[in-house]
Amino acid sequence: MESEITMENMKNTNVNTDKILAQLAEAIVANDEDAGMEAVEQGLGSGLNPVEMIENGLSAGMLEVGEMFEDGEIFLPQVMMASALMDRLVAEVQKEIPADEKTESDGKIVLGTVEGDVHDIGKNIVKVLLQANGFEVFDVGRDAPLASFIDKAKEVDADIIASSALMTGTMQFQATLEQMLKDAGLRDKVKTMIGGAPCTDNWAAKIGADVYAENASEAVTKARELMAM
Ligand code: B12
Repeated sequence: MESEITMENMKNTNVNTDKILAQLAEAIVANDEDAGMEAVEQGLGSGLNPVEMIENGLSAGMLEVGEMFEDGEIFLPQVMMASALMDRLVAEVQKEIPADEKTESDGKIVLGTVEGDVHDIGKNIVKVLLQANGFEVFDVGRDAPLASFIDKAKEVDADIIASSALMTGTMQFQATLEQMLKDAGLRDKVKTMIGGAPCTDNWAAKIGADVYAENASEAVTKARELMAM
């Protein structure tokens, strides 16, 4: 079994973990770039697990932003600013995730956010972790036409197609993608993985996707399981 770069096995050595994770989340909520950069530096400087900084620090802040938006406490421009800051801070933290040095790929994954849906922060985090764990990722982007997933999978002879949907209205396209793969005669040649906040194991089962993963660390574990099937 290969070791994985996930939250579980990159141990934290720092006692101030909770404090730094809270500062990262707060920086996103307050849209405070200086505080965010400082917390990133402190975290990385004291050996904090970069994956945990993204998943339990920055992402937790983004979740809170989502709740504030839902409650009408903030409006779309603030959400946009928070997500732009999230992108910049993730990019900083990402530099410290060790690159996979194997030359051989562990599997080819076509990844994208389905059409009609521009949310790509989570998808991009999934991409970072899959790549760090030796997968070759072909990113078809966000608001990606379903045909682009299939065309890319054919072009690169993909092992897995992974789709992200963040809205109840766009989840349906994950089901359409399953059907399109069947129609193209590709469904038994490629595995499918789905993710995004409204998705669940039940939804995966209902639409016939192979697996659902709740977060980026789980996406790595499940991708490995799919490759072993
Ligand atoms: C940031 C954000 C935006 C940003 C997106 C910026 C960007 N580049 O992504 C902006 C401001 C552009 C935006 C726009 C809109 N948004 Co918005 N947005 C959000 C918000 C606040 C956070 C999403 C996020 O980034 N979370 C942080 C990341 C890290 O988490 P994540 O995406 O869930 O990803 C993790 C997992 O889900 C998983 N994962 C994700 N993808 C995948 C894929 C695979 C294959 C796997 C295995 C795993 C996986 O791993 C990730 C890491 O752990 C959510 C609220 C929420 N609770 O989700 C609303 C939310 C998704 N938005 C919503 C809405 C309505 C909109 C708009 C329609 C608003 C409007 N009135 O214009 C537009 C949509 C435009 C469109 N056509 O897509 C609604 C959707 C409601 C619904 N049920 O359908 C939400 C839920 C807010 C709300 N409650 O109203 N939004």
